[in-house]
Amino acid sequence: MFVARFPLIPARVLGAVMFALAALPAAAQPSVVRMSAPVPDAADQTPAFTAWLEGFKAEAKAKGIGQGTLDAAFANVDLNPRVIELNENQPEFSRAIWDYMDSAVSSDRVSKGRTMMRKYRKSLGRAERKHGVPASVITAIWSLESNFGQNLGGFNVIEALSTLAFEGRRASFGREQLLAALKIIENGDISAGRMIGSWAGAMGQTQFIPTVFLQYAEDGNGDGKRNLWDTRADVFVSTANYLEQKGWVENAPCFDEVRLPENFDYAQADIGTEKSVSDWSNAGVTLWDGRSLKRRSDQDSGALAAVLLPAGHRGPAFIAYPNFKVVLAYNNAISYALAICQLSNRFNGGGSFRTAWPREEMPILSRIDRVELQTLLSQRRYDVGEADGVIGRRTREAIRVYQRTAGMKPDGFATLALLQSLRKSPAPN
Ligand SMILES: [Ca+2]
Repeated sequence: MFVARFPLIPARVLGAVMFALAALPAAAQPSVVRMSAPVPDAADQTPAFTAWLEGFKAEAKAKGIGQGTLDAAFANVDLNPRVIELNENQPEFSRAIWDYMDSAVSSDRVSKGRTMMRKYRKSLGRAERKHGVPASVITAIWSLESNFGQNLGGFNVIEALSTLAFEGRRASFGREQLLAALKIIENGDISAGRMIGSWAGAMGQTQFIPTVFLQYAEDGNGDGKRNLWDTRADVFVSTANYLEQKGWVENAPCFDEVRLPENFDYAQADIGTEKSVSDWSNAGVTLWDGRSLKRRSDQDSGALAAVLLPAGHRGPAFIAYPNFKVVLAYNNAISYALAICQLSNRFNGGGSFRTAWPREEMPILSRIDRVELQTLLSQRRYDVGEADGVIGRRTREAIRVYQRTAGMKPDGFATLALLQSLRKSPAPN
């Protein structure tokens, strides 16, 4: 995930975004441990927090939250210094996509996913039939979001969201989510004590934030509660519902590994550059084995698709069909969507990618390197916007223009070689 910045990301995925930035599957993250003593700053803020909380409770009550819910929800809530720290952190490094994929699509995970699909085939099958989303895709999301339900996050969601709502750069997000979380408790879907999740309020085995829960969670086992912490039938049907509502196309693929023609215009490989499958085919893009894209009878050749080179022109190339974009709605990161779609294929018996990742290139730049790259581009009058260390669409476009000028393939990929080339190129006076 990654790496889009928070304000650009659909709200469901705030927690997942942080996971993406760290580019670690939830299962691989160190477990979250509450600090034993508040840091001095937090202690100083306690009276202000308590006063703020009283005001918030009054507002929540006016919006229909009962006193019983408020008492239970805020019984043991303090300002949480660990949440403040995580909210302020800017990750220094992003991982190489192949390191992320190695971990996200490991042979252990593939094997466990196949076992889980057999074990829960009935409830997965019900979710698949109701919403038209394959059991393998639901299982893949379940796997990456919570390691098949084993990692729900170690935070009291009410406390985490209260802390976010009280101070810092996500205060309005925290406030909206906190109110939604109280509504969920008021509805009786979950008890206040069991509402655990990530520091940013992503909850349960699907890691839904509260507003997404209110909109998309479903009761799968008919007990009248939407319990995404403890009831797998609810988890599966809710995940499938979310994807269906976001436009999942039934019986259609997510992506294919492709081969690009010699004369391919690398500037066209971008998630934002969509053409019909027919147009890509006419431009010489084929399936990996050379067969025509149009031979895929389960994909409408008029549908809009993007060609992706997530590791630059030396790595594997993919065509992302509309369902790939639906997965991006769950979590707005190319690497995440690629992992989900590939896990789904592997669960169903599919093989590994045919093209190797360009591991020897080591293109992973630190944030300082990325800022330097942007600054050097900017000094040479390439428009990168603000030099903020985030390689977004504008920076990728600037890189492409520079790459063309320097006789490189314009894949927009930020590598160490590119940074070194820029350092040597003369800056204009
Ligand atoms: Ca239920």
